[in-house]
Amino acid sequence: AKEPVRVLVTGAAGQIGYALVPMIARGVMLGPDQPVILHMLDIPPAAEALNGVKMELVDAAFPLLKGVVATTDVVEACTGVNIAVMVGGFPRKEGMERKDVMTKNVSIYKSQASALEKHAAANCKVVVVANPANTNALILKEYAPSIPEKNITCLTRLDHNRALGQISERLNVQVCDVKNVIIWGNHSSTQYPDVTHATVKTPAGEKPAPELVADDAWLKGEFISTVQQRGAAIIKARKLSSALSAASSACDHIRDWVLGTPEGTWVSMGVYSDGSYNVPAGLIYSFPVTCCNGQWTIVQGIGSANNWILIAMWANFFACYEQSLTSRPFHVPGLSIDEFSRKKLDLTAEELSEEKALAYSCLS
Ligand code: NAX
Repeated sequence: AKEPVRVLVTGAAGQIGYALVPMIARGVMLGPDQPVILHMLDIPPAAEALNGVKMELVDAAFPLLKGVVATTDVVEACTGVNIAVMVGGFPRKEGMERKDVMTKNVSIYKSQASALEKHAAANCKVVVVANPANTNALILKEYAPSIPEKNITCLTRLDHNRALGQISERLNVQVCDVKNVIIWGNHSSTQYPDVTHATVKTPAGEKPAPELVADDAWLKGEFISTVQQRGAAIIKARKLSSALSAASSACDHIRDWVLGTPEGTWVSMGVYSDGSYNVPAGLIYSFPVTCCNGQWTIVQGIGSANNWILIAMWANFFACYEQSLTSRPFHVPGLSIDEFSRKKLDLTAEELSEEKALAYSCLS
């Protein structure tokens, strides 16, 4: 039998937590044969509610669930965890300044980073869900320098799944037949949901989604704004923010990261930018990624002009080499970014740079 994996959920007494912990206990996140031990953290005012969630987990008698730690002590919560899903945070309340909310979250993520760094299992994988998700993840990275930066991510998979959902509804096809949309940038209304490279499985083979939709105005207008504003639409309808879809997407994020993405499919993850696609290095930015052996890799594209020259040189070299072996044409891998997309990639990067500056100003 497999050793249990310890999964931390912070903010576990909240509404995403309530939807998420049963999914983890049922094997939705790590697979139907992977036992888990749940670590649930919340703050003292929510301790009683947290204990209620623990009681329900016991009552549900999940076969895969080998233990539950429910605590308000951050050290106890973080000890030995292999996966950390950071849902707890300070929400923006009416009339609050952005800076005040940022200050609260910076201090939360600073202390939780230190606890993870000292007490989590080696190679612990972290996904930050709580908003501002990208910037909270960046703070966590700063204050947990011994956790590899490749292990710290934020959730944009919900936005990715929302984009898949919109295309599937528009074309009246199954959502599982749509793939390779991209969410670029911030998990905020400046995110860029990009369908340029998306495809749809049809009886006649895989077709480009833009060709099937055949409505450029919709793709560049309503589609983008619907995905960007979906969170607000859910709040309006439910009087509560997205919870089941957020929980499900957090499971998708970790599952694909740990178990790998299917061949030919990429997903969106907020990861530490290395400058790919000319996105400033040092931001947590959502990119298209593939995952294999527990590691994500940005779907490679073309970076700066220097990279172009390098790539051209290598391409030339490999083209000659490969053609001498197989006489097949050689394609430089990477996604093309048109002018419309470029502006949107830059706009959301600018917002993230501003958020980063604001977060740093809250540190001092
Ligand atoms: P809730 O307010 O229902 O739950 C948050 C929980 O976190 C509460 O139980 C609270 O006591 C706890 N908490 C607060 N400070 C804490 C701390 N220092 N340590 C541990 N726990 C703490 O919010 P919920 O609807 O569950 O949303 C949680 C977060 O997810 C929010 O920040 C929200 O903005 C964010 N979202 C992010 C999404 C994404 O795609 N990245 C989508 C959904 C969601 O809006």
